[in-house]
Amino acid sequence: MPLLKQIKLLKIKLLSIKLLSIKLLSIRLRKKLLMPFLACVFMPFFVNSAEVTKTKLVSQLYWADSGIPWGMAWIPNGDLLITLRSGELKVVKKGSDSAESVTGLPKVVAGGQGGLLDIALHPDYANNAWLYLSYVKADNKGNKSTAIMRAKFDGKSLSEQEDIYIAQAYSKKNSHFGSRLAFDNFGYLYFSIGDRGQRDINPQDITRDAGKVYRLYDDGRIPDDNPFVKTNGAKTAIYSYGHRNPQGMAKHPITGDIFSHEHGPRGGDEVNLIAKGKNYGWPVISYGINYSGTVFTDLTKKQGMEQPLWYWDPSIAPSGMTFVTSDKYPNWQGNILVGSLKFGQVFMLTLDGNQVVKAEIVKDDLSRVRNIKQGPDGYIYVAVDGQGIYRLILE
Ligand SMILES: [Ca+2]
Repeated sequence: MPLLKQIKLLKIKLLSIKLLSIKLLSIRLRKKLLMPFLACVFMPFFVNSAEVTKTKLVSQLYWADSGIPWGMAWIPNGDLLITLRSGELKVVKKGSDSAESVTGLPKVVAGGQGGLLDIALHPDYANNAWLYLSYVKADNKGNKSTAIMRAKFDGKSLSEQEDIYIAQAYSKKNSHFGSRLAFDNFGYLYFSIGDRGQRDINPQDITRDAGKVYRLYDDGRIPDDNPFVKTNGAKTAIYSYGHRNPQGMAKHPITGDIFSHEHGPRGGDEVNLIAKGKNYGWPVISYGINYSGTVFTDLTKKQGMEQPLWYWDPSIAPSGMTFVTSDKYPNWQGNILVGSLKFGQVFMLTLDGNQVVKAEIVKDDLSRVRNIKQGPDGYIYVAVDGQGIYRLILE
């Protein structure tokens, strides 16, 4: 609706409810009172700033590929490393759309939700060349598990490959492998593993892997101050538990805190601030219900269990997470971007301290968004299933 028409309408409304006393007030006070009133009456007609941004945010194809791009990381020369779930690691040369395959990868089992998953570089990669992969590994019976490998990278191939964590036990299940990787400011490696489709036995039991966020030293050793190192029978790499299937993880650019999101059941996708030894409640508490529509818990809160910073209902199937620090997008600094597999959208979460105060859609015309990361050039890169990598440009 044109602004003039809105103003006319406003005038009519003002008259009709006889706000005569306002006329007696000073102009300044009048403004003070009018603005909230105007906001209430005309909120639906005004387009918010995210809507404006959305119309100007263009996705520019950076690298085309028909596979499922999972992890992204940039090496210091600007080349982009991309894991493909089918089990390939590609290097897209800076300034070129050609990609080469990296050799020396682990034997990846691709199928269901599994395959080659995330990639992260060591914080001191420029000096030590260590990179980290999460992937699905099989035992000799074909049962599967999530494993974390580190290896040295020389620009073409991997060497000194070493599995620094293999979740136990292997299972026939083909779902909820996780997995994302992130380093904090102290050089600890965090990674997520989903509940492996066994919500009633894994996430709440710290003597079992799966449904957890883990913390390790860069070489795979378990830190002495991990929360369960002194707990009998516990998996001592666990940092937090009660997770369902986290496929987003990012370090806050200022505080260094680790944020994560996870796929919930129907209507229960969550964003969490990962804290030492905390229980995030799955499946005892949840804002969601079973995919079938039946209820599995009446509880959304319980003492001793963390509340999410945000939850989505309906579910968006979140995948990938990044903080914005660049100035390429006005007023986005400090916000979190999250991809949606289900709706092909990009969500922006606004934080006040560590609280999420707002979630809005800033891009809604993509296909399945698998990952999202800010590149070293300050642009946001979005990995889309079956299409490749896009760069978001504000025109
Ligand atoms: Ca939870």
